Amino acid sequence: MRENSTVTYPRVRAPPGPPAPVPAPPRYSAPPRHCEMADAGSLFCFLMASCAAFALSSLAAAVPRLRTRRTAGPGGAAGPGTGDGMNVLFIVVDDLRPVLGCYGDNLVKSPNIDQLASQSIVFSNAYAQQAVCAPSRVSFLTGRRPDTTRLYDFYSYWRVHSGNYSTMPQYFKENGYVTMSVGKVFHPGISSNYSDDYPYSWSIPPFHPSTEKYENDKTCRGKDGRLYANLVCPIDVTEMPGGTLPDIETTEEAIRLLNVMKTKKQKFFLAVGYHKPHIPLRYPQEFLKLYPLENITLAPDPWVPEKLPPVAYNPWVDIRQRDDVKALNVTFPYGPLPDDFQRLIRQSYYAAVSYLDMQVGLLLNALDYVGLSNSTIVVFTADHGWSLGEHGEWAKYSNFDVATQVPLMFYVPRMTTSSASQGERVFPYLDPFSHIVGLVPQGQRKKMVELVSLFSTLAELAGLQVPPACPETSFHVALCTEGASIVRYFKSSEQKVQKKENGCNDTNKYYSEEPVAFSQYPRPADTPQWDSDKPKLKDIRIMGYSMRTIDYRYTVWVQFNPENFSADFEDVHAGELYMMETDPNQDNNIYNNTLHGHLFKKIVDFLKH
Ligand SMILES: *[C@@H]1O[C@H](CO)[C@@H](O)[C@H](O)[C@H]1NC(C)=O
Ligand SMILES: *[C@@H]1O[C@H](CO)[C@@H](O)[C@H](O)[C@H]1NC(C)=O
Ligand SMILES: *[C@@H]1O[C@H](CO)[C@@H](O)[C@H](O)[C@H]1NC(C)=O
Ligand SMILES: *[C@@H]1O[C@H](CO)[C@@H](O)[C@H](O)[C@H]1NC(C)=O
Ligand SMILES: *[C@@H]1O[C@H](CO)[C@@H](O)[C@H](O)[C@H]1NC(C)=O
Ligand SMILES: *[C@@H]1O[C@H](CO)[C@@H](O)[C@H](O)[C@H]1NC(C)=O
Ligand SMILES: *[C@@H]1O[C@H](CO)[C@@H](O)[C@H](O)[C@H]1NC(C)=O
Ligand SMILES: *[C@@H]1O[C@H](CO)[C@@H](O)[C@H](O)[C@H]1NC(C)=O
Ligand SMILES: [Ca+2]
Repeated sequence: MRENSTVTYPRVRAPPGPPAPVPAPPRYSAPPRHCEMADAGSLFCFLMASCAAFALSSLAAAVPRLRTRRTAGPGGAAGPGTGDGMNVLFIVVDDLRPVLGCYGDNLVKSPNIDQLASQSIVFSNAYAQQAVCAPSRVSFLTGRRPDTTRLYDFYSYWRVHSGNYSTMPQYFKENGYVTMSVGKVFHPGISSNYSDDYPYSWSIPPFHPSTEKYENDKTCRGKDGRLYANLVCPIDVTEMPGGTLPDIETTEEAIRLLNVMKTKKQKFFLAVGYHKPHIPLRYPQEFLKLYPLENITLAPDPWVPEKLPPVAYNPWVDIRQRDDVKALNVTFPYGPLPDDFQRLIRQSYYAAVSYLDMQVGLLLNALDYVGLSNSTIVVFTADHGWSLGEHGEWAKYSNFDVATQVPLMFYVPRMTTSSASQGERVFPYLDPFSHIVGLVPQGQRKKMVELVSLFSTLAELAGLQVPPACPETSFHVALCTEGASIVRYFKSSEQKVQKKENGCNDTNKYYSEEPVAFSQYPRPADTPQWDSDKPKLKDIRIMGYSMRTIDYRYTVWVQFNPENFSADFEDVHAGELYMMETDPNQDNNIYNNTLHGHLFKKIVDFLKH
């Protein structure tokens, strides 16, 4: 690694001082897009800077005007030139567990995300429905659980495989919003019909960074000076193919779209999907300086727990396949990584998070700069977490908190913050290399919440009608959701919920019960195999259904038939029970020495509901 390389992207110092200008974008290498690429002409043109002016006039006419009845809500307040609702900026990060200052991590430098949190309601117990990209994303983008999307792997498109039902961005689009996707929002490939579900979900063709294709190339310099496809991959941006990185391009494109939208009469839903800290941990090398190796610890529990059922373990095969890890000859499936290499991974994950924080900071700074911070809801989340050596595991692919827990925060002008007044800077860019302290969340909520609730939550916040709850079988229902809106948790803080009175009252269910977060993970066999992390649908034999409450995590691994998608709860292969108060890291499985019939009933009742 070269020490004194120059950086090509901006460093903007934090205020005090006059509002910082929108930082000049780094070198931009994406090929220009042509109007001809789009079939419908003028609407798409505004993607291109060169024909933006032409598009301004035609945009309003081109977007459907269909609207549903609005509920009263914070979104009812008028935004600048946006009619009666707010814009939405939906930021989704790939594989980010909450190693963030605003989640209490003392090592990480994440000033910009912390600043967003300081103006937001932050959910400290938010969970993904399945800890792997495509199933999690299709779940929260459609507002349905994996058992309804029937996507547990990467290889089917719900509209043809499960049911032709709508998505969150599609709903906003049908309600008059311009919906735009930049970076990784849907998982690419067949699970979104090779088009990120365009044109159903998006008003314009989704943007992908031109340098995305180099992600897995040999771009990491080894000790011998040669290039490898490593896991740990600090780089010099100027030496990268295209001279940039995908997330830098994504930020640039999102900022460009904000500039286009600032003068529009049209509301927008802009989804921005960042790639890091997904592997490879490839980021500008100077971020390493934030994390001296001597400050990096191992996970608190870097060993495979004695009472962990083998079916629960994910053998982190994608990690093993990177050149630097391959060279370590680690045994499959349990062989631990050498301690010093574990530290390198943890160091680079943190560095990648700070690099991500910089991108988020530049994006929010631009939102401020174009004058949209007071009329735009900002959501920040991730598709799932990532084990950093806990339980001897790496990557995602499990039901543990480290894999299922995600950051989740909502900034809603005038609702989550009082200070979003005219002209004031809400999100000035903060330099992760400066020491910034004292940014605390506007409000923290400890309720268990799920990403499947994003659809209804955002609809409510934007003042749209909340989609109805799905019936028991909903494959044929075009618009419904399996996640109740969590807006009700915004206002009240941690008051105790009263005991449920009527056990059969489904209508009241969400409101009267202590909330539970459900996740699930499929396996091909009872013991770790090469495809245990990512079994294909036809190979799934066991499904691990997991339920997390404030007090415990309870998981049952049951027989699963991929031909009729049926889970047999009479055939339990293994179980896990961890009590959070005494075992916060989930290492001491007490399933076998506890009576848990009531928990079993609870999970079965929920899943069969
Ligand atoms: C699927 O639904 C969309 C609207 O959400 C509709 O435009 C499309 O025609 C439907 N496709 C099929 C095959 O029914
Ligand atoms: C998926 O994409 C193909 C090719 O663009 C298209 O022909 C097909 O109609 C799409 N599927 C659905 C369900 O819209
Ligand atoms: C590293 O740890 C030392 C001792 O705890 C601390 O003083 C220092 O600030 C840490 N450095 C960084 C960059 O976090
Ligand atoms: C729990 O009990 C089952 C059934 O007796 C047994 O197969 C399994 O190994 C036990 N697990 C642990 C962690 O003791
Ligand atoms: C891994 O195995 C290869 C071939 O068997 C050997 O050359 C290499 O030295 C081993 N590396 C380590 C770190 O043990
Ligand atoms: C938002 O702020 C801009 C200036 O930054 C101002 O022109 C506009 O009126 C404000 N809108 C609302 C709804 O406060
Ligand atoms: C269920 O609860 C809702 C809301 O409190 C109430 O309106 C409804 O009448 C109840 N239904 C039954 C069957 O008790
Ligand atoms: C699914 O198929 C299996 C094997 O054919 C059968 O035993 C089971 O009853 C079926 N389940 C459902 C719900 O149809
Ligand atoms: Ca992911």
